[in-house]
Amino acid sequence: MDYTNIIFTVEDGIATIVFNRPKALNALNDELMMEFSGVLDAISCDENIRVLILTGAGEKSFVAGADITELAKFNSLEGKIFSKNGQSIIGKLQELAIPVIAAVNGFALGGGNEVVLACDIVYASEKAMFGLPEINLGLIPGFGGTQRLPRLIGTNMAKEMIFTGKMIPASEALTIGLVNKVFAPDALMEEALKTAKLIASKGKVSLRAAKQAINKGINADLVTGFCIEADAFALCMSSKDKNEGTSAFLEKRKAVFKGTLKD
Ligand code: CO8
Repeated sequence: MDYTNIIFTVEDGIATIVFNRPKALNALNDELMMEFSGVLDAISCDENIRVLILTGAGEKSFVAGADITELAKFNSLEGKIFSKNGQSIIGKLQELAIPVIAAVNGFALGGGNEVVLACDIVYASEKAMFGLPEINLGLIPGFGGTQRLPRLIGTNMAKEMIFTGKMIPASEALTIGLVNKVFAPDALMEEALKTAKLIASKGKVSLRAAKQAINKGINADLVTGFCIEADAFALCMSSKDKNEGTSAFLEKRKAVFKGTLKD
């Protein structure tokens, strides 16, 4: 499939999606969201893809939010449809079985910040700025931000970001736990790739099990979470990767995970 608003590449099992509307700071218009949705579907069916990296085209922006020229024209019903649609696409991103790394190269605002919130690992350039500025438009975050942000950084910190609409630099995003690590702009993609390659070298079944256990467990009570973990652990026990990992240890060699989901 050809995309005009994103660039999609796959190399050595590592997929990269570049949001590609640099003239509009990679704002999420309807067309881009549809392409994003399609590519997420394709990734979820491709067993050869082990890790996904998301980043933005150009030097300035990851994604500067939903496209305000489109938002400005919506009535209530259209707004609801747009929000529901965005929630479902970003939900699809979060539900991907493989790990997703956001390489935030610049502005991650509004819907852009909400994309980041659905990723598993967030690396940021020193130049990156984060924020949920919807309040300045007379709106609120509509792609899951009011729900995911407080769960990630705590209610009060999330309220401050959402009520003030203020942008925060990568250094502050790091201290509040919105970002894993901050790098010099030139090192960002290199570091994201390094981590992606390391993760890609691990067992596919155990990676999936770990992601599912964390994502499902975080919204459950602790006892339910332990049950989710035990089930995920049991799943790993029947995998070829478990046989390889434990044998390699006992034979004092490096494990080579074949990355198959088949028995
Ligand atoms: N939508 C459309 N165009 C945009 C957007 C955007 N979100 N952001 C930037 N652009 C465009 C600008 O209009 C400008 O276009 P042009 O050159 O044609 O005038 C171009 O990108 C460059 O932008 P600036 O000249 O403004 O660049 P600056 O460096 O001066 O400023 C900023 C950069 C601070 C990022 C500034 O552009 C800005 O504030 N952008 C808007 C950020 C924002 O408010 N984002 C939140 C949008 S709302 C949202 O995401 C809601 C999600 C959930 C929706 C659910 C609702 C139903």
